[in-house]
Amino acid sequence: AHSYTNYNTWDTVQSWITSISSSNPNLISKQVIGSTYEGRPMTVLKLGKKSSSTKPAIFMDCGIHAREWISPAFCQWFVKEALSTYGSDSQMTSLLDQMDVFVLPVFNIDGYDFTHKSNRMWRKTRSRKSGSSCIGADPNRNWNAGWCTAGASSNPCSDTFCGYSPESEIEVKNVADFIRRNKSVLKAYLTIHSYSQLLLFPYSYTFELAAHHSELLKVAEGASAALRSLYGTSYTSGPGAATIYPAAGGSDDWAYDLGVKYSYTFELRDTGRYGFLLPESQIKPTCEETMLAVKYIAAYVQKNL
Ligand code: 0X9
Ligand code: ZN
Ligand code: ZN
Repeated sequence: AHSYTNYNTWDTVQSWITSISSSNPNLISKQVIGSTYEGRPMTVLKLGKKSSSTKPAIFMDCGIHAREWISPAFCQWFVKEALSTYGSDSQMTSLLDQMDVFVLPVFNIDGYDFTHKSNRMWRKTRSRKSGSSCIGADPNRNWNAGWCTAGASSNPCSDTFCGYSPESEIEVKNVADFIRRNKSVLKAYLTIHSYSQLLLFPYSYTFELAAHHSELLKVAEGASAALRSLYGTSYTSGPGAATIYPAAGGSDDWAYDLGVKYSYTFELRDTGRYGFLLPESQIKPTCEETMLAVKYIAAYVQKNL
């Protein structure tokens, strides 16, 4: 059964997507943006009060990397909190009145399913190509942003394989198409990973500073302070290349270069004690503190529309 404080399998997340959207038709709608390599439907949830005019929006994805289980747990938590606090929390109410939040609960569904059934430490997609017996590409090295120029591998057997071309992975293509289609309304792109407790922004494909570097840093520092206020969890903010490592072909750099200014990668708990194997007892505190950071960014974006 589905639980917000357990790591749910894909099948459970999929039935949760169906039931949560049918029980809250006034605040959620869903749209299938395509299928994964293995044929599973990729469903984006749109959270927001219905409006006759088009609203500005935020896009958030979870589960780009299969083994980072806290990430899909956060997207599910976010959806629950949005629905349960709309109408009582003034910030959430105002956010969903003025904006839409698009949530992709699991990006790399095939990989996520594989981590539950076969290999807990799998990272990549599950695509195959004749000529190599190795499976999958890194869906955070496959975007057309300095593609495969740094911190990525052209070896299909590597965990950071950039793929055979930008957007060769159908999951990346589906999300990139969705973002391109909605480009005019999208004000922020948030992508949730683990672990290391970092709040990263462009660039990762180069050490050059983004045109909006100071503002992106200021917002990241505010969001990290909000997160820390709950349980004292400490985050480091900065551009990806200098803060974690140079790595090209990531979704954050791609969204930013497309024109989505507030583009952030979260690396959630912890700093390595458990790493990807974060105990379920930490799902609730991690999600509660991360909500504060995401709401901080959303409030800033909303105020600066
Ligand atoms: O390497 C990554 O893709 C991310 N770290 S993880 O441990 N979750 O794999 C960091 C992504 C930072 N952004 C870019 N490299 N564009
Ligand atoms: Zn990751
Ligand atoms: Zn709560």
